[in-house]
Parts: sequence; C-alpha cells; structure tokens
Amino acid sequence: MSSEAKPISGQTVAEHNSRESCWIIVHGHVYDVTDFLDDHPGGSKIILKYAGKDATAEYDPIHPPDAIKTNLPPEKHLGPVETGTALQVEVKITDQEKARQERMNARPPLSEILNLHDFEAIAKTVMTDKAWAYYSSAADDEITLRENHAAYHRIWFRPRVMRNVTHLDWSTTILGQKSSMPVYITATALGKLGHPDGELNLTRAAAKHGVIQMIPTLASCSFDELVDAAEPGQTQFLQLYVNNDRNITKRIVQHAEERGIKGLFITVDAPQLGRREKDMRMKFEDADPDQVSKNDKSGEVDRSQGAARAISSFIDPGLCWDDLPWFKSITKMPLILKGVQCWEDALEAYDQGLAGVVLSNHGGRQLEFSRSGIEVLVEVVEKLGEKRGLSFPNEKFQLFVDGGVRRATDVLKAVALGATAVGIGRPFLYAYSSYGLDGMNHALQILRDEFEMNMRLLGARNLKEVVRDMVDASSIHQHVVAVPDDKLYYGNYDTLQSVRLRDI
Ligand code: 173
Repeated sequence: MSSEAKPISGQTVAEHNSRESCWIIVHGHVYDVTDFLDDHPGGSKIILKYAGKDATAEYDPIHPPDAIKTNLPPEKHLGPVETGTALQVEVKITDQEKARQERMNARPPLSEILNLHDFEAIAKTVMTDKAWAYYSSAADDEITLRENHAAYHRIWFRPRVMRNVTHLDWSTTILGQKSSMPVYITATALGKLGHPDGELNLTRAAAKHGVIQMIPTLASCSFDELVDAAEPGQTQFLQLYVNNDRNITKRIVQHAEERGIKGLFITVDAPQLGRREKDMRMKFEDADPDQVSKNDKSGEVDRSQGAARAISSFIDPGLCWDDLPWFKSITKMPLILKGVQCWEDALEAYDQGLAGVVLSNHGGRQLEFSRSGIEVLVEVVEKLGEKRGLSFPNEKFQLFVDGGVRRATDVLKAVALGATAVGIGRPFLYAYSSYGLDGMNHALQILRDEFEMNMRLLGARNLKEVVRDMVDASSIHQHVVAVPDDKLYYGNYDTLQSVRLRDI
C-alpha cells in the first residue's frame, strides 16, 4: 500500500517535472500522473504547471479529496512526501488579489446584511473573479436566469385578516423528514471555489437551523466528509448525476443509502452542460495572450468552459425513462427527478411511482428560454389534478421548485401554489463565500424572520393555511407584463459583456 511506502523527498518529486515523467503532490501524497495527462478532463496544461510540485491548492476547489486516488491505478500512488520538502508553486499575490483582500476587510458587519440580495452584492465584490463568474453565470443571454426571479413578480397575494396570528409555525416535512421551514439547500457544484470549507458551511448551518441539505455529486468536499459532519439525526439528500458507467452510479447510490441519505434527486436537465458565457469569457481572458494570438487566427483556440465542462464529461446523455426500474431495483430511497419542465414529464414521473419532481431549469444554467419552476408548478398542479385527481401539496407525490428565490414571500407563493418546499442555491453560496459559516447562519436567520412576518401579514398560522386562494397567479404565463422593477435584484445583476479588443 502506498500509505506504508517510504516517504519520497520533495527533491526527487521535483525531478519528475515534464510530460515524459510527471509526478505531483496532493495532500502530502505523491502521484505519477504521466499516463493520465491526456485523459485529464481539465486538460494536461494545468497539471504540467504543477509537475514535480505540490498541486493541492489548485486541486482542492475543483476535485473531491478522493478523486485522484480513485482515478489513478494503485501503482501510480507512489507514497507520502517527506514532510516539509514539497516544492511549492510560487504564488504571486497580484495587485488585483491585494485589492480583493482589501475589499474583504471592508465588508460591512452581518448586522447590516438585511436580505439575501445583500449577500449577492457583497459576494460580487469580494469573491475571486473566477468563483463569481462560475457561480453567477447562466446559459446564453441569461434570460431564463432573470425570468426565474421575475416570475415571482407576476404573483400577488390575497391575504386574510382578522385571524389570531399570535402563534405561528412554518415548519413542515419534506419526503417525510422534518424541516424548520419549507426551504432546502439545493445542490450546487464546486463549493470550495467560494470558501475553503466549501459545502461544510452548508452542512453546519443546516444542522443549526433544522433545514435539509442536498449534497451535490460534484461537491468540492467528499460525500463522506459532508455526511460525517452532520449532527445525529440531521437529514441530508443526495443530488445525482448519472454516470456513463452504471456500476459507479450504483456504488454511489448504495453507499448513500447505507450512510442514511433520505432522498435521491436525479438531475435530468443536464445531458450536456449549457453555455455559460460569463464563465467562458473569464477563462478566455485568463488565457495566456501569446497562446491566444498563436492559436486563435482561425478561431480554433480552446474555448473550453473550464472546470464545469471538464468535470461533467462523465454524465450520461443516454439517461431515460427506461432506467427508472433499475434505479428502483438498487435503492429504497425516495426517487425524485430534478429538472422537470412541463406537466407531461411530471405526470410520467407520477405514473412511474416516483416520490416527486423538482420543477427547475437548473438556475437558468441549462436550456435558455426554459420557463421558471414557479410557472411550471402552476400547470403541473392543474394538469395532475385534472388527469389523476391529485391535489397539492401532496404527501405521496411532492412538488419542489427552485430558481430565483430570494425572499420568504417567494417561498410562500410556491407553497400556496402547491409546492412542498423550495430549493435555494446561489444565495447560500454567496452568503458563505462572503462571510463563511456566520454568513450562512445569518442567511437562514433572515429567511426565518421573513417567514414570521409574512405568515402573520398573510393571515396564515401554519403552512396548511397557506392556500391557493391566497395568491393571484393569473399573470404567471404572461412573459411580458408591467411590474415594478426589483431594484435590489437588478442592482446586483451583472450585465453581460460583449467581446472586447485586446490591450495593446
Ligand atoms: O450548473 C452546474 O454548473 C453544474 O451542475 C455542473 C455540472 C457538471 C460539472 C460541474 C457543474
């Protein structure tokens, strides 16, 4: 076993610094990646930059800790490096990075963060450009991204008055599991791009506030690390990208079930990753200008979409309805499809005996001009009522919505329209990227406070009293209506940039 092997000196590792023989160090262990260079989904160039050196800092945000071990055959695990001898890549602190750190020091105290939009405003200024571009970007012209939020503006309340609203309870159950509010932390990839503790921030805040975390397949932390960090009795779900190699998927699913995961959310809206041009432009601008001018004369420069595109190549575009019996045969966990976008597919999921669907367009990151989850919810509730006599919220077949949610009022609209709960993704990333765990706790506290006030003003003492008649959604399918601008949202939203002349 490599862990029992004799430690290798950093100097020896440093001799293997070329394409012909390339060793790297990750978390104190030496790996021979020579044969893997051309198979690395992110390309060989980035590995060669670290040839003979310690690559941990570059490796960490993008890969789960065990990825290198599982991707390389055991004979390529060469053993531990002698403590303190590893050659480090010299990290130059650029002026840009210095300025970013100064902005970090100038963050307002959390007491001044009044809503989820505020986190976005701060995150935009204190996150690295790369992390901001990756988290904030969406497909094509980002019209669906904006629509996800704007759709909530087309729904208005019909509150009830003269009810005794002294005591309130907005807790609920999601797939039979307790949740302090009808909100869950949805899965988002690459959590360490924003903060060194990555998704652990979400696990810890979820424990404190009694909400459920959906662990992403492509978390920066390992699955086991996130399950180990949960408190006894804390509920976690798993988001699943289905692998071309179904044995890998089977292993992931069965391991998750053994570790106590309470729901499996199979992502169905990403057989290929959408074009996130904000993210692409960032990678492009980052590229070495000489390299660009050499290769780009014919427009043939590598415009790869960086980390996300690189690590998504394993996702099986062949996934289809016929696979569902197999999923049912390998697990007893409730199965939910994440990314359903019309009533026909929701009906099929119901008819196939699934536990629910997430009406979602992947935060506007996949098919541009897909409708918002909240709009799809309205037609799903109507049609499943008509065709199967179902009413919602429904214990047996649960509807979830995500995308564009920034306020408890958004969540209450979804609940009134029949959703069991709503997933929130980016706002939580922004909260912990800018303020760590304290920020994430504060974000959940803000939602809690917003629920309290809005339930009272709505005249609903518990979520059962948040009913269909409390909202007017008659304009939901009108994609162009005059509504007041959301200054907070559009103040933060980054306008897309066009291509620019290079500096000469
Ligand atoms: O939205 C995403 O960025 C996403 O889901 C993803 C998918 C594959 C790899 C990385 C991220």
